Amino acid sequence: MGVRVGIVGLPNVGKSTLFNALVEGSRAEVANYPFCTIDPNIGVVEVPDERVKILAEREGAAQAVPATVEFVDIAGLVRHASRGEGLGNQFLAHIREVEALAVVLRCFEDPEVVHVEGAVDPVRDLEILEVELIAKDLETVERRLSKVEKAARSGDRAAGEEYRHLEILRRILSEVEPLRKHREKIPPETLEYAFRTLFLLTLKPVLWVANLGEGDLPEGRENPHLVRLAERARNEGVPLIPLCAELEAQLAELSPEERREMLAAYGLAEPGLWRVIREAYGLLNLITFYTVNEKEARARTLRRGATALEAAAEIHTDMARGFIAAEVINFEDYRALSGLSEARKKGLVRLEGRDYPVKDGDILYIRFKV
Ligand SMILES: Nc1nc2c(ncn2[C@@H]2O[C@H](COP(=O)(O)OP(=O)(O)OP(=O)(O)O)[C@@H](O)[C@H]2O)c(=O)[nH]1
Ligand SMILES: [Mg+2]
Repeated sequence: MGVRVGIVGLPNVGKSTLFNALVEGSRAEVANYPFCTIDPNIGVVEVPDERVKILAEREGAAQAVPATVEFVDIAGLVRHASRGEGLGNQFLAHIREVEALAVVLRCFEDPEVVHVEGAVDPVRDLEILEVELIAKDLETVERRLSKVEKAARSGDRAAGEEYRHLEILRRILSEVEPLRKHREKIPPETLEYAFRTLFLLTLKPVLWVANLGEGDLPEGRENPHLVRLAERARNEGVPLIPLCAELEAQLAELSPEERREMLAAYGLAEPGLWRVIREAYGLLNLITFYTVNEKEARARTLRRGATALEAAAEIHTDMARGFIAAEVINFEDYRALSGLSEARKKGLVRLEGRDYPVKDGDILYIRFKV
């Protein structure tokens, strides 16, 4: 299952720096120049996961293949992007294609790095960004409304229903509020309609990345910008990840041993990026399950609540087509054992049917026949 997260924010806030750190290479260009990113850069990032490594080791698999998330480095957005300012429309089109947004907010002071709005203020930046996304969604909704209005008036049932959904969405957006914040109030049919047909931007789940200066680490408690942002994040229930993108980029180039030393020197337990990846995963309600053979132990991604049959389809269409049963043990039970053969001997591997809801950490072996 492909998962795509867009890195968004104002120009020059550190998006490409973060992206580079994420893909551990330097495929995106980093420069102190607004709009240096014009084409979106896509990077495939491994989800940090010790379980797949342990599984590979114990089962004697030749390699461990972690799950991946795709990150897209999107060009900076400016005020009035929804009206086409800057690279406005292009920017918004790229956002439509991702499933979640990592919003980078500049909290670091550095006179050498130009700020398009003149001064560092992440809460204002956030508002600029949200207003543009809301304006674009409102435009989408209103355009659709004017299309169905006539048919709805003349009594066409489908059009009438669509009209009601659109009215609900319009009411929220015209109060300059992102839809995501009001999800609970939106009827499920309207949500479904919005997801299926409108690809609205403010419905996408978000996480905020506070880009700190090196001197603010480890937690940025002394950084007044971060303090304000953290309060806002708490109020809105958005995950906020403070990190220093430049340091993350340096860390990404080190060997694991050197990395540990550098992290310790800054008082950090792990790279901030790992949290970005994990939170993105959590945001999208994804779980990881595992498969193993002599060739590889592999982590695979599934929506929470998906069944054994859907897991089988994720591995191979034949497995889903000829599905008989799934042998299952959760990694937390497996952890204490020497391996799957001990688990089998002790009768700890269960047999489950096609409707079994797969749990995070399940190790699956699909029995099938085609
Ligand atoms: N001091 C400091 N500078 C940073 C940090 N992160 C990024 N920068 C600098 O900020 C400038 C812009 O960084 P980019 O990563 O290119 O910014 P961007 O958000 O991708 O910018 P656009 O693509 O133009 O929208 C570069 O000169 C970076 O070196 C940081 O944590 N601290
Ligand atoms: Mg960039």
